[in-house]
Amino acid sequence: MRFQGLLQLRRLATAATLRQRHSSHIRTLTDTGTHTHGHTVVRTLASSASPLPELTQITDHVQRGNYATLNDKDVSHFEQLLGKNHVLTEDLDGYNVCFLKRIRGNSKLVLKPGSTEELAAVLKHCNERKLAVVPQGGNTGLVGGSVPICDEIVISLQRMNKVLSVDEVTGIAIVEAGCILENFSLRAQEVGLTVPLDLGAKASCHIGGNVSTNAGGLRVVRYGNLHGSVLGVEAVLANGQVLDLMSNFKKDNTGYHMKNLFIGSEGTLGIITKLSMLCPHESKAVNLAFIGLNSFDDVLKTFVSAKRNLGEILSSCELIDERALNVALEQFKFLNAPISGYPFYMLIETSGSNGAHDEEKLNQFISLGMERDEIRDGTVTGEPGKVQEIWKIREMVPLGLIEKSFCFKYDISLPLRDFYSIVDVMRDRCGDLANVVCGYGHLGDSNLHLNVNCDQLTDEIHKRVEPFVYEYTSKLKGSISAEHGIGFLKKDYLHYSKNPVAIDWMRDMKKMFDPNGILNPYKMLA
Ligand code: FAD
Ligand code: 2HG
Ligand code: ZN
Repeated sequence: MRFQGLLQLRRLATAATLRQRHSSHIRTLTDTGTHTHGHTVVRTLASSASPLPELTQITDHVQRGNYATLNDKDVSHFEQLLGKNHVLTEDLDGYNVCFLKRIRGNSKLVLKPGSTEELAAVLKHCNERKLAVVPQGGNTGLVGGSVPICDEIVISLQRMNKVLSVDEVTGIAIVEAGCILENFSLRAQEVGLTVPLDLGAKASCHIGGNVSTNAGGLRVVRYGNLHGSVLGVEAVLANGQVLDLMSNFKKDNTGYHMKNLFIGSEGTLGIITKLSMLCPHESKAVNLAFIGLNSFDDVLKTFVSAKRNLGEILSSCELIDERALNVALEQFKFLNAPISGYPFYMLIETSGSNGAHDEEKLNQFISLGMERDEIRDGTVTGEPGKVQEIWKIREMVPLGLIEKSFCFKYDISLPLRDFYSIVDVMRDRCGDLANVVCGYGHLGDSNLHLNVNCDQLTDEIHKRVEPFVYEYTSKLKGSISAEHGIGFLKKDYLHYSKNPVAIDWMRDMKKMFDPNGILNPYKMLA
């Protein structure tokens, strides 16, 4: 069915679809955990069904580094430093296995420091003893960076979870690294601010994990990446030294911008304990359009039109292809897509300070797209509950693909003109070996999530997918990791995006910060 204008489009949203939804399904999932929706959804969905994977050290033939082996004296020492309750030696599966259940380590010890000083004392001991460690936040990372590969000690930031201050005047918040992103956001909202980072794992991931991976998410189009928003960090180095790079100002040109080294360094240079973040004022009016399009060419035209016509109020621009959407709908029956039958869908969000003005702009944008036959159908809503409901569809896509069966996941940056072609090429390459090959992601940031879902991980399909995906990306001068990082899964492919001179400098920097190589070994630098 074809709609001629925004009014009809809006009627479709309110009268025909959204009102008839069973939002209770969403509530059922949200109300069962300590935190709201994401936490429970993320944890329960990911932990259901599939058994634990084999130990990665064995499957991937990893040669254990030249580290000491943990002994009883070490454990007693840690118990003295942290208290017995914060030194775990049993039931460690949740800390040893990655979110995707692809990587499994064999750590015998999890430490939960409660302060920077405690963490400093822990690392000092580990460095002197040459005990390897892996920092862990919410363990939602998708590249196997947050779990041990052999028997590294897990250092969980879970207890360092406080929002220390939020300043309404300056917009600057100071927060401990182990604070769950959603809790941080709620606290910022109390004083009318917004945390400039939002992602599907928000109810489990930690702000320290976000900064350590330089997470992107749904609002990079609006707020840029974390290098701009994070004003300062405090980190404990491998030898236990505390490096205080905290700053309360946007502008600070006193020497090297060392805080940037920790943004995206995935726990290989130090452990972030605290950070300051610039939080913009919350937008009063948020509108979200979910639209269907017939071709990728129309998607690109619509994106250009969104930038041109929505300009400063554009706050998100996401793409979901039909296959990805269908998997989410198939796996999670409580989701209802407002429209169906199109090969591509876009979520276009606006947020600003003047509702009437924003709505008028969005109306014009949609009408124009429909007149040109680029936008075929859709729904628009400004009601907070409905906005959330539509976002839920997008947020459940990655989980749907994991729930279905084994899934290769990529977060590549590609030039927009070539953004989608790899999905079709990969589908041809995989043929019957794959169940679903689909693409979705942060179109507004040129960041595609290519997902290849198959019954199980076999050498045969693995070889069809890798290193082809990286070669293809590299030929287009894209990035093999736009936002998830390198971790363990991509460490052998870093050279597709970084030249040898750059990699050598990375190695030298790593040696300087961590001469014994105790921080997150086997990751990032092969
Ligand atoms: P972890 O997974 O625990 O750790 C990630 C890495 O950071 C590891 O290398 C770890 O050693 C290191 N680390 C953690 N804490 C610290 C610390 N305090 N100091 C030093 N190093 C540390 N990512 C995106 O970028 N955009 C998305 O839109 C997005 N959506 C997602 C949706 C879902 C459903 C899921 C499951 C994941 C998604 N992710 C996304 C990936 C993941 O959530 C992010 O990478 C997130 O930033 C990881 O945070 P975490 O606290 O879970 O970190
Ligand atoms: C997202 O944008 C995340 O939803 C996860 O970055 C992507 O699972 C994926 O492939
Ligand atoms: Zn993403």
